[in-house]
Amino acid sequence: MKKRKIWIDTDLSVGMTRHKREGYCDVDDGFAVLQLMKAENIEICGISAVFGNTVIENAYSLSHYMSREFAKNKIPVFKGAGEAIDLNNVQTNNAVEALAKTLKSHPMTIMAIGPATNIGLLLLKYPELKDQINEVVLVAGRRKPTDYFKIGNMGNHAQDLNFDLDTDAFRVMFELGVSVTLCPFEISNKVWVKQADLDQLASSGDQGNIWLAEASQAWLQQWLAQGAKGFNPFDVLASHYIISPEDIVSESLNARLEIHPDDTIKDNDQKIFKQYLLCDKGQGFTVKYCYDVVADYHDRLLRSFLD
Ligand SMILES: [Ca+2]
Repeated sequence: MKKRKIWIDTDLSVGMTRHKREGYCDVDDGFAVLQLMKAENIEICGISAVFGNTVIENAYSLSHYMSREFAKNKIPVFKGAGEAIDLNNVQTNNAVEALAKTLKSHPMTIMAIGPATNIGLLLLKYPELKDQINEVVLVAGRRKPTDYFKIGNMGNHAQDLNFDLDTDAFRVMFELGVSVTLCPFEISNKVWVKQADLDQLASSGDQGNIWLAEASQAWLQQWLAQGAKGFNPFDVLASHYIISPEDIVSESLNARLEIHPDDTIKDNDQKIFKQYLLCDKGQGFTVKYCYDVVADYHDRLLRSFLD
């Protein structure tokens, strides 16, 4: 079987406590990275870390940890951006240079499951490499500014975090005509990981599954405390799309950036605005928009970890 070459850009934060407020960080990057490591039709050419769910140092050390423990240290790991692109001062980093070098030798698909900063920097510095990128698969976007995601029954509207943290990075990809696939909350909130699923992973005898199940416990408890029935593993929709696109339902839409009142602020009197990544049939940059999963998706997801 010819393996597809994939580059992973991630803000891994599995098991970390939040750096700005109380609580635990998202575990979904861990699911996405492990799923690709287990996939037989994929060759992971490199992992680059980016800030996002956590600080860059944590994402970088977790990327090393996963490569060492679950991929025999065979996947090279690189430290990327610690903050959003500054258009007045575009800086390269180890991850951008490694990604550029690898793209020069062969085309790749990029799974960018944090802010798209490293990809944006790459395209600003090496725009000629855009043709070596088969596709960038990202977790962001929505159809309307009034669409929103919230956890359980108590939470505020959530950020469209990867997009919100670096909106310029998305613009660069669109304006250069890079092939973009989006796996937004519209698809991931149709998928639930519950205690029984973590129990199954924990008892599978596989070291990666055991680690992931254990490291996801506090995150699951955090969602249950907010009235949810489990947690949505956002980023795993991107990795699943890469290994088994037939399990994912998508359509072609046009994406654009628009400014609207910030819906993540409660009782916003409309003086605070933010950018939205909107996808519909109107004007914009053509993207593949993933919005649903096949009927037996949950089984297929578990099998990708257990088989
Ligand atoms: Ca992520």
